[in-house]
Amino acid sequence: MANHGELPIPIYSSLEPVYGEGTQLEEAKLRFGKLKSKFLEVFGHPPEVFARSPGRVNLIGEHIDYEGYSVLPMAIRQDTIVAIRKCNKGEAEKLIRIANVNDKYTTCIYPADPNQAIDLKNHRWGHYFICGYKGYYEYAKSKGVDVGVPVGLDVLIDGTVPTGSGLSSSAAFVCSSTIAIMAAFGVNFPKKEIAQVTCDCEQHIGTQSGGMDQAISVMAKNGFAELIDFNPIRATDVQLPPGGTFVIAHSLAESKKAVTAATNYNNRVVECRLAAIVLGIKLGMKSQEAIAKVKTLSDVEGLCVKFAKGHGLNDPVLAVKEYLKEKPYTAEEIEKITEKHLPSILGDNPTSLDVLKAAKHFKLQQRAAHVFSEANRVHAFKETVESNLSEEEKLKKLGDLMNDSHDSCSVLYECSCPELEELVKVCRNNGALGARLTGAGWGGCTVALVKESIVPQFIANLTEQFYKSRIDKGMINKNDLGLYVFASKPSSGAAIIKF
Ligand code: NG1
Ligand code: MG
Repeated sequence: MANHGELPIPIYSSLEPVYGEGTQLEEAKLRFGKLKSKFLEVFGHPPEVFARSPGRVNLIGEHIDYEGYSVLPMAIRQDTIVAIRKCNKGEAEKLIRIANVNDKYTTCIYPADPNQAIDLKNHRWGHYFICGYKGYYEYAKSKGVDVGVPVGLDVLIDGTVPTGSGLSSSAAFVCSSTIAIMAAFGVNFPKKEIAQVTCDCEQHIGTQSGGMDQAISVMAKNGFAELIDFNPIRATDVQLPPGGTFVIAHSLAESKKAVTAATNYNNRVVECRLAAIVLGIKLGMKSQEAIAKVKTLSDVEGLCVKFAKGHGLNDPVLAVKEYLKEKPYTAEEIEKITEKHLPSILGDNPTSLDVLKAAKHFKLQQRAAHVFSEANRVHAFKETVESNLSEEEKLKKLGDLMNDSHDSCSVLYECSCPELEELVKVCRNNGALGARLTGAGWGGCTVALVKESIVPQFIANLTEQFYKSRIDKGMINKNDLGLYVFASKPSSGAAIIKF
């Protein structure tokens, strides 16, 4: 199967290659038309070029990308479009002006300075564009591209990926921004490199995220889910069985990842790191040099498997159960094992220090057991898709894996929430072969595998059993239901559009 990461971002002169035909194309034409006229209205010039990048739904492999393990997402049709124009030298001041078609987002203005720091204490929506801006300069410099003196940029954004939903509106925004900036400067690079740059530069927002979202947003291919591997980033097409459909449903709890990072997302990254180091030591690593190199659980998987093999098994979780205690660890307990202070282990990284400040204890056994078992489920998912099983059997097995993934996220990783639990239950009660939270969790969406033939009834039942009471309470508008619950096919990845 093809690895298309070597190719540059496609450049199109029409919308059909991205949006196909029918209503989707008509909607896209309207969106681009509006973008053009609003750009002209706001900035007094038309845009030079557009870039778009989609959101994604992760089918399986949650909270393991930052541990170095493969994940299996697919792009959705909702995307972010960036219209951009590079200002001429001497024209106005050197500013980056970022406007949005949605009035909810007021225009953000930043200096045209790639070295500016992002003010994490004052979160603004425009920060995501600046991540891409900094990323472009860092990368271009590393490639020896003559970046010249910074010039002003006029930018207009139109995003349809719901925010805080676990569908990666952030990566859609960062990737489309980075690609638009590249297009404005007339350069293009292989997709796998852009996937890496955007992964690195989104970290400027303060989450120690992995690279799944950017990789799928940049490298997705219409009609396929992708197995994404890391170090180096690689995408392999996965053709899903035809009789199943993925239905995405929003729990209506918003996941505010950027502001809760210290207790949620980054906390788990730190717990995994500490679990890996403790496992390494318990499994015989002695030199400080070797221990200092342990960053993720994948770094000690070999040692864990070696231990398991000594007991006639192959499963690294065996070592986790043997060497990490179930009760949470205190910082002092970990420092005793590592003979080092936690801040120095974590490299005095400010976002990790925030985690240490906020944490009461560390659940090392549970987090490591989740990561190793989830990594296995991703491969089992791909093997099932490619197996000779009947379609019926395949769908059943994929559903089981999704259910196991959710239960592990919920119980071991504790990244679910009451609304997600309720929605997963409603999905399972209404014929889903499998249902799970998707994305970081703590709110946002579920994804359910449903037989194609029952999709309309399934959505009707979800509406009745989950959304109706919430519509009655005024949490959402009945007419907007289609934004919160919908079936999705695998869509295409990032593109540059020049009319
Ligand atoms: P969401 O919450 O959908 O943005 C986050 C991370 C991913 C991955 C998932 C959990 C970012 C940009 N993305 O996704 O890298 O770790 O959580 O599997 O933070
Ligand atoms: Mg995100």
